[in-house]
This record gives sequence, C-alpha cells and structure tokens, in this order.
Amino acid sequence: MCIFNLYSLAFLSLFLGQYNTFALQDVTTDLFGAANYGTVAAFGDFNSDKQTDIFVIREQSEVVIFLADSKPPYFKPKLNISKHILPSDAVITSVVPGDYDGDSQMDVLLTAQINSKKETVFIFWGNNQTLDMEGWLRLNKSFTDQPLVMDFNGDMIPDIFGVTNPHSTEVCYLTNRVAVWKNGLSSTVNMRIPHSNAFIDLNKDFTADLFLTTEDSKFETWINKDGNFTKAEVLSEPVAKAVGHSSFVDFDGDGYQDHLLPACLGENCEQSVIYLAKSGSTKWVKVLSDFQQRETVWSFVQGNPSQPLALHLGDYNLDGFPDALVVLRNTSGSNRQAFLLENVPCKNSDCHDVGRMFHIHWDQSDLGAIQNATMATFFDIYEDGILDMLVLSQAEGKKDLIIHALKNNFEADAYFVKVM
Ligand SMILES: *[C@@H]1O[C@H](CO)[C@@H](O)[C@H](O)[C@H]1NC(C)=O
Ligand SMILES: *[C@@H]1O[C@H](CO)[C@@H](O)[C@H](O)[C@H]1NC(C)=O
Ligand SMILES: *[C@@H]1O[C@H](CO)[C@@H](O)[C@H](O)[C@H]1NC(C)=O
Ligand SMILES: *[C@@H]1O[C@H](CO)[C@@H](O)[C@H](O)[C@H]1NC(C)=O
Ligand SMILES: *[C@@H]1O[C@H](CO)[C@@H](O)[C@H](O)[C@H]1NC(C)=O
Ligand SMILES: *[C@@H]1O[C@H](CO)[C@@H](O)[C@H](O)[C@H]1NC(C)=O
Ligand SMILES: [Ca+2]
Ligand SMILES: [Ca+2]
Ligand SMILES: [Ca+2]
Repeated sequence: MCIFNLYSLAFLSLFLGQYNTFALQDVTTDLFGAANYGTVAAFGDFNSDKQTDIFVIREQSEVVIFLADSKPPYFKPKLNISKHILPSDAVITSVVPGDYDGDSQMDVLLTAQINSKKETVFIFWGNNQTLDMEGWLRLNKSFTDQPLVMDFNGDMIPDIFGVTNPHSTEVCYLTNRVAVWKNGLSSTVNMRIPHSNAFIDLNKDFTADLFLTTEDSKFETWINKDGNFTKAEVLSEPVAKAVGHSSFVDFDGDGYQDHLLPACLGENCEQSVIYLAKSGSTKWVKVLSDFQQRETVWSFVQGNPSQPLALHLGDYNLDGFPDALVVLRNTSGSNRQAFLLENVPCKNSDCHDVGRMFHIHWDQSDLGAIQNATMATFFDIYEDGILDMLVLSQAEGKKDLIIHALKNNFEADAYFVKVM
C-alpha cells in the first residue's frame, strides 16, 4: 500500500507537471446542512468530547456554537449567545474560547464594540457542557484594540492582555471569576492599531514570549522570564505601503520559527509581496512576489477592517513544510478568490537565503468556484490528520457570509491515479 502510494504520487507528479494539484470536494451540506452562514470566528473543543467545535458569529450580534456530532450534519448549532443578552448596540468583533477561571470547563470570551472603537470584553462561563447565561461577566475596563489572550503569569490559565488607555498595557486575571488588573509591561509601548501582537516562544526556551507591533513600524520582542517580560530585539518593518498580520512558523524546516509578513507595495496594493525574516535576523526576504496569472494581476485585499490582511497557515500536503491560504482580488476586476500557496524549494534569486518559497496554485477550480471570498482557513474536518478548508464568501444582499467546506482528497487522489 505504501509503495503503491509512492508510485502513484510520482506518477501524479509526472502527469500534472511540476506541481501536484489536488481535487477538493465540497462537503458543505454534510457539515452544516442549511446552517452554513455566519463568520467562522474560532475553533475549540467546547464540550470536552475530544472533537473540535466551531464558533460562528451571526449578524455581528450573536454567537452560535456548532458542536461536532457523529451524524450529518457533522456540525450542529447547539448553543447560542443570543443578541438579547448583550447590549443592543454591541457589534461582536471576536470570540476566544478558553478556560478563564480554571475550573476545567471551557468558557467563551467575546469582544464587542459598543458605539465606539473600543473593545469591551464579555465572558460567559462554561457549565456542564453548556453556558451559564445568567452569570456572565463584563470587564469594567475596555481595550483600545483586540486584547491578546495569553497565559501571562504561567499558571496555565489564560489571561487577557492589552492596551486599556493610550499609555498603559494591562493584564486581567480571572481566577475565581473576579477580574484582577495588573500592569502589563515595565515601559510604555505605543501599539499599532490594528495590532498583530502574538504570544509565542521566540528564543526556544519553551516559554512563550511577547511579540508586539508598534505605531512607529517596528516589531518588538519581549522575552519572558517567569512572567517578567524584558524588551529584547527590535526589528523594523520592510519597505512597504502597508503590512498585514505577522505569522510565525518554521518555513524552511530548520527548527526555528520564521516571521512571515504579507505586505502591499503600491498605494492600492497593486503589487503584493510576502516577506520572511528568519529567527534572529533583521533581513527581509521575499518568499512570494509574483502575483500574475497569465494576463491577470492579483493582489491582497487591503484596508478592509472585517477582512484583515493575513495568511492562514497549515501543511496541506503533509510534506513537513507549512503552506498557506490567502484571499486575493483581481486588480482589474471585482472578484476576490481564495488561493492555496504551496511551500516549495526556492527557484529564484529573491528567496535564495531561505531556500523555500511559495508557489500559487492558480488553477484550483474548486476554490475558483467560490466568488467574492473573504477568508479561507485550514481545518481538519474529519480529524484524520489531513487539513481541509473552510472558505467564507459574501453574497449579494445577504447579511451573513456563506460558509463553504472543502475536503482535501490528498490521499484518495493518489489512489485514484493508481487505479487508472
Ligand atoms: C439559536 O438561534 C437560532 C436562530 O438564530 C435558533 O434557530 C436556534 O433554535 C437557537 N438554538 C438554541 C439552542 O437556542
Ligand atoms: C449535566 O447535564 C446533564 C444533562 O444535560 C444532567 O443529566 C446532569 O445531571 C448535569 N450535571 C450536573 C452536575 O448538573
Ligand atoms: C473595576 O472593578 C474593580 C473591582 O470591582 C474596581 O476596584 C475598579 O475600581 C473598577 N475600575 C473601573 C475603571 O471602574
Ligand atoms: C522583573 O525584572 C525587573 C528588572 O530586571 C526586576 O527589577 C523585578 O524585580 C523583576 N520582577 C519580578 C517579579 O521578578
Ligand atoms: C479579472 O478581471 C477582468 C475584468 O473583469 C477579467 O477580464 C479577467 O478575466 C479576470 N481574471 C481572472 C483570472 O478571472
Ligand atoms: C460578487 O460581488 C459582486 C459585486 O459586489 C456582485 O455583483 C456579485 O453578484 C457577487 N457574486 C456572487 C456569486 O454573489
Ligand atoms: Ca471555565
Ligand atoms: Ca495565567
Ligand atoms: Ca506543505
């Protein structure tokens, strides 16, 4: 079987030229039935059955939790935080599931804007596989931007970190369901809005550190020593008109996290690029700059608050190198489409220092069939270790986005070619 698979993969490569294309299968109805609308906001095992559940925002004002089930539709809308619970003018901007009080039951944190750009935080407590709709908490300080959920003090319980007023970062602990605020960092950091802050291990000591994006186009690394954060490296942004959301991933397989940054070079993002800075390096390397498909130039979608300029990473073909999903727009038309970027060996002088680059799968017809895409992300639908995709798209006259689920038939394809 193994040998057959190897053969057929080699055959498939021969057959289709330099890059494999893999057929996707639309499994939206199997997954969601007719309930496939809303914004997919988060994933997490809400009811502790070891299966990942999906958190969806509807009409910007309520959250529906789709619990995984063994019968189709495999995700059923079972729990609601309905719009009658929150203040009537609340616009929900994010959902972050996590156990915030440390009682081993997953809780749901929401951020919302209430007649202002400030983010107000609400927490609903998990209780016996459901949510307690009575005893929820609203934090009495709001944040200037989305807070970062992270374990600040290292007790394995997530805390809430962010900028509460222009010159102070604070962290809020919720152990025992009582909000306790503490100063976050020893000196002032003027964060960029929207920020791209992250909590990841940057120096390989198995403790997560802080990565911060600042107003003056810099990236700061704050190293964590027992919950005490000290500013270390500062990296400048590459030359660009606008930069997107930073991601950290081991792009070239050397065991260190690389910094990936999508960016726009032209005023209206006519020219897009994905930069990479290796761990500890201040040099930006282009791992993708050719966005031309025959006569069409595609580009990142810029300046749309509901559609952040971000890469969604995952190893789609199980070769050990992370691939990406992005949404691009046709610069001479109006369509936006999701594209798969495969991580392949470097073939030009730009990426020489990294040894790898992204190759865009232009002719992925199943992704091409979804018009006006706004977001695409990897998700292991059947929990079989092979990453599938969820794509969101906008339809004329609809309040909510449409959710599309695409199964990655990576293994089945190899088998099919063998049989042929
Ligand atoms: C959740 O809300 C939807 C409508 O938005 C409704 O159809 C469904 O019955 C509600 N489910 C629960 C568990 O309240
Ligand atoms: C939890 O919920 C189940 C059914 O939903 C019920 O049978 C059980 O008694 C509840 N347990 C507690 C501790 O409330
Ligand atoms: C928030 O609540 C805490 C405790 O209840 C209180 O000490 C603090 O003064 C409040 N802060 C604001 C800004 O209202
Ligand atoms: C954090 O580090 C600073 C500067 O090194 C030191 O003064 C302070 O005592 C440390 N705090 C803790 C809680 O370790
Ligand atoms: C991009 O849009 C232009 C104008 O609508 C259209 O002619 C062209 O075919 C589009 N390109 C692709 C690849 O769809
Ligand atoms: C995509 O968006 C355009 C412009 O907003 C609209 O005319 C078109 O109907 C949309 N396509 C689909 C499939 O909804
Ligand atoms: Ca909890
Ligand atoms: Ca903690
Ligand atoms: Ca890969």
